[in-house]
Amino acid sequence: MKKADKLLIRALKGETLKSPPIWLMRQAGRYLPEYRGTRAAAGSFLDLCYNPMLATEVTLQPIRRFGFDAAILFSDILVVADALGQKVGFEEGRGPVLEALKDGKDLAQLGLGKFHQHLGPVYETVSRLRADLPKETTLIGFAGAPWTVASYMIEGGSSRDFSKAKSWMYGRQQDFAALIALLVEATSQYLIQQVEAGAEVLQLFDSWAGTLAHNDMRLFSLEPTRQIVANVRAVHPEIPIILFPRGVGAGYLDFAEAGVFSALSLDQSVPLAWARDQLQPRVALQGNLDPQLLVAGGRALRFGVGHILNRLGKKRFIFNLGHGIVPETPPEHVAELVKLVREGAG
Ligand code: 1CP
Repeated sequence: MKKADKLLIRALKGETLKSPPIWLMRQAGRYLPEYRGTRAAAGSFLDLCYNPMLATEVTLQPIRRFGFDAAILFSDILVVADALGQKVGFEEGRGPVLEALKDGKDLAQLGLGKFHQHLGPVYETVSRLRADLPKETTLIGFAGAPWTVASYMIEGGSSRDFSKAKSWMYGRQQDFAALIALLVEATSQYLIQQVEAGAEVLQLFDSWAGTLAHNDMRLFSLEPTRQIVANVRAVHPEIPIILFPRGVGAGYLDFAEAGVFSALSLDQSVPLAWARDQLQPRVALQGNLDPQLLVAGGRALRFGVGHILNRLGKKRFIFNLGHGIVPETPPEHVAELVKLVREGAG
């Protein structure tokens, strides 16, 4: 099948479809027993990310089970920090742990010297996937957006209040600007290589954009992601790029007005009628079912799906969650969701 005929690409182009394409953020992961099996065989989580054979396998698992319209490369946003030379690990039950950047001296140790060599296995995973995926399935490559990745690099892991990252933003402006600039360059190059290896669509995750004041959001979420889009499109003018600026509320309008993103991924707090009237005329939308509805299942799930389909409909729309699948999700509920969306539960 030609790329232009794939359902996800047709939705991004604004065609009216019988039912929207569907894929789910974190569709590969711990809620699937087969993922837990492969993950145990791989060793650590990062070993899995850097093992092209096993990373390909876990990317394909949810496609085999549910027949989603898109597969997302199995990796993590923090491989970019790792490839820039910062020590990154993942601890069971705790999430990512990084050797936090303290100042400009730590930042100066990082660089692009071994970047592509380090990420070679990820590019190989992308090309294997392009060869192995069903013909109708779109392959999505991805990266974290600079603010979200910078927050992990400065905080040393997940954070509740982002106090260290914001102390750089407000008190070490030069170092912070240098870190963001480094991430813009690294992320642009990383995404260009993914396209060259076979990615057909890209998604940028700015999971923590919603923690920023509106003006900072424009400076450190909108601006860097806009620059990345410009850099990638300078090499691949046609590549569709979806942005997930999670939690920005009315700020979604700023991203829609920027006019450069192919689609915006909405978190579950975004009002559907507002999104339909204010955003969808300007940009394709993706989202935004509450991941906990997928845990609940049953009537609540059917109602939630119908609500979204009725409002965001069949044009310029990709069905997804408002954030990633949680490990407690019963796989049968995911199968039910795919059926509901394809049958048009609206
Ligand atoms: O134990 C395990 O197996 C690790 C769990 C896990 C998985 C399955 C992590 C750790 N990352 C991933 C894969 C992953 N991460 C994908 C793969 C493709 C898919 O969606 O199927 C993607 C796209 C990501 C992206 C990612 N990683 C984001 C952005 C999206 C989001 O969820 O907001 C973020 C913030 C991360 C960081 C991260 N990776 C893992 C954890 C536990 C975290 C921290 C999350 C936090 O701080 O709350």
